[in-house]
Amino acid sequence: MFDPFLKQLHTSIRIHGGQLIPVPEGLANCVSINGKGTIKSWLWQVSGFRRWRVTRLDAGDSLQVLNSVAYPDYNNDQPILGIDLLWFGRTKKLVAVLDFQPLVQDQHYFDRHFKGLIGLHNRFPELSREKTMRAFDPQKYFSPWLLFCRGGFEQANKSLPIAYKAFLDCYWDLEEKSMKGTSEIEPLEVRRLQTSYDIYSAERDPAHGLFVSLFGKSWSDRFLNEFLFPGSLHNQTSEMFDH
Ligand code: BLA
Repeated sequence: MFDPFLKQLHTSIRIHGGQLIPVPEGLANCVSINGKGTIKSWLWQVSGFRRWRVTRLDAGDSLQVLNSVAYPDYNNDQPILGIDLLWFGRTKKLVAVLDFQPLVQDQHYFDRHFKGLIGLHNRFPELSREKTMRAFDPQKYFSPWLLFCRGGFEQANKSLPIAYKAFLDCYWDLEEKSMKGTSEIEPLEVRRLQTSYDIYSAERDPAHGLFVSLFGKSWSDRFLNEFLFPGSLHNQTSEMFDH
């Protein structure tokens, strides 16, 4: 279902000079306990970003997922790129979330970074309708202009491919502008906010239960903490040594 989206993402990262780097031992691939699902992940080194991860989950008709998060360098306070696309084949249900995930929720920050996403939000109302979040707080690390839809085949087939391409282009535009401008939040504070994003996400991620049922608890815990949200492992000691 999301293979063309995955390909497009990887191509666009490559065009921007991205190079694949190794995923921690044992986490790049896993086959589910029942043998019917596989999860595969990639890690990219991209100029301007300190980390860019991509994951594809293929559990046949029951679930297809494309998930990606890009963390800008600490000297750039632009939002984190967040992509979470899910397709439940049996019920033909789409959950699509595309956002520039803000480090802080203030108007000046929004004015600096969100003109592009506001344009997309207005251009794709059919992908911008969903407001209800069960697992997350919409005012924490989500923007008011996220593309968020719980929809069906119509949205998945028609709008999503167009919106997705426009969304990626828009994020690269933002990256280009941010590199030319000045970052107003201090690097140490950007670092603290990105770490806090990982801690928050690791606590709330609605995928954890799903991973446990497919891949078992020990693999899933490692995957969540070491690959999806490694900042969640930051503790006082590493903070002390890192500065
Ligand atoms: C929801 N994401 C979900 C759900 C699942 C996943 C199973 C619940 C589906 C539902 O609401 O019906 C799946 N999340 C995953 C998977 C991974 C993951 C497989 O992290 C990892 C490989 N989630 C993100 C990112 C964003 C995001 C980067 O990981 C930001 C764009 C958003 N996912 C997001 C939101 C919801 C969601 C907003 C709805 C949650 C809610 O209702 O509170």
